[in-house]
Amino acid sequence: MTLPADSRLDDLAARVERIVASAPVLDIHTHLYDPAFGPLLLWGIDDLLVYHYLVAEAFRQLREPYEDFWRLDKSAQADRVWDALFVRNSPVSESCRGVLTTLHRLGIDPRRHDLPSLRKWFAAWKTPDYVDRCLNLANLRGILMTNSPFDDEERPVWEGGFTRDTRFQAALRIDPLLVAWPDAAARLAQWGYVSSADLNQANFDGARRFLADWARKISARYVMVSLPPSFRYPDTSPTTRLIDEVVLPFCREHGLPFALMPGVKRAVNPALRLAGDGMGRSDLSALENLCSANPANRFLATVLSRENQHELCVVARKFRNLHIFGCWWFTNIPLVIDEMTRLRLELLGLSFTPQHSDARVLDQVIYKWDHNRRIIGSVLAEKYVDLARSGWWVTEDEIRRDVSALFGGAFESFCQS
Ligand code: RAT
Ligand code: ZN
Repeated sequence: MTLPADSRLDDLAARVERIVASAPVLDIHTHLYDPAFGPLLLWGIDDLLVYHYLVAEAFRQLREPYEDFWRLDKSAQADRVWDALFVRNSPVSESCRGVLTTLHRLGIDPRRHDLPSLRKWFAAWKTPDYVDRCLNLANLRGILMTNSPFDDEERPVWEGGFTRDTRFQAALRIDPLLVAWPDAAARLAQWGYVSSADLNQANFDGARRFLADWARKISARYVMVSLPPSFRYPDTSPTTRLIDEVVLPFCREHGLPFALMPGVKRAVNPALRLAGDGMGRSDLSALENLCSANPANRFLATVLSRENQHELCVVARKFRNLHIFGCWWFTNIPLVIDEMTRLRLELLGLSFTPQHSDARVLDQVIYKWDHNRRIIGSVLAEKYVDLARSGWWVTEDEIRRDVSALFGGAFESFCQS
């Protein structure tokens, strides 16, 4: 007996949501670290609460001077955030809801605990077990880190060597090289790669050697930079020269994609520290020019401003050496994730990566992927239902194939292409 059309469509939608809910993901941009980095891998209730997304929101409720907050130790800061955002107000923002989803999925009812008892619960875990627990709950098959040789806490760990956890893959982050060349050149000179900040061939060669050494040391999967909204390409700035003479030739030679993340205005309010960055709309002709002038390079991109998202899809339609990914930072809220996922599916089909977590605290992968899966699942279900209405019923295998592309497969084939 054939089912009435409507219940077949409901079944299809439910099947899609189920597959999306349980498909393994490769999380292609995070700020997490291989457990071998010890304290650099953050986890637990205090780190969840002092996440800079929450700190920015807490300061909107707190009346004390910024410096008074920063003088507190981490637990005392977490107490202030908890009180401001969870006790004195209902925690409706996406970042607050994230903490609750995380606790809930860990089996904790936050209504029945105070912070000291939550702290005890977390303290009973050993890092390796907790890493497994979080990766399993989020169903992640891998994580891309953000690895900067300019970071004085991170660099010595790489230099000392350690046995890698293969779930944690590296991405070579090079912001200072492109946005603060004189400072970066001073470091490179110290390390013996360049002789000065002059933009000459010998220094370009040295900077390329620096990238090659680090890409090899960390087994980088891609090279990445975040850029201000004022980023233009080409222009007469050192940034363009360094992209053309150092980064792109290096990426071509080593077969690595170059990831650009335009739109961030660093330290709009420095008193907020890490929470003080803002954003602006970017001119995406820079990306168009990059893709068009450098067809032998592959580019990854995510853009911070919601207003840029439609044109970003159009640039990706024009250039197959561009793979767009993620709903980054301020766009990582349900309203915008839903909109961006629709835009991208409707303009690009399946040739993009809808989400990354940007997790800075390990436990966040639980909520980020819980929330992402729900939105991506429901948007995708709608798309397949629309196809069915047009007479094209996707099979279970086809759904699984497509979801696996969206959850890391398309990124991996792009990187290998
Ligand atoms: O989302 C964030 O945590 C930001 O602070 C940034 O780290 C951003 O994601 C970036 O990679 O620059
Ligand atoms: Zn990030």
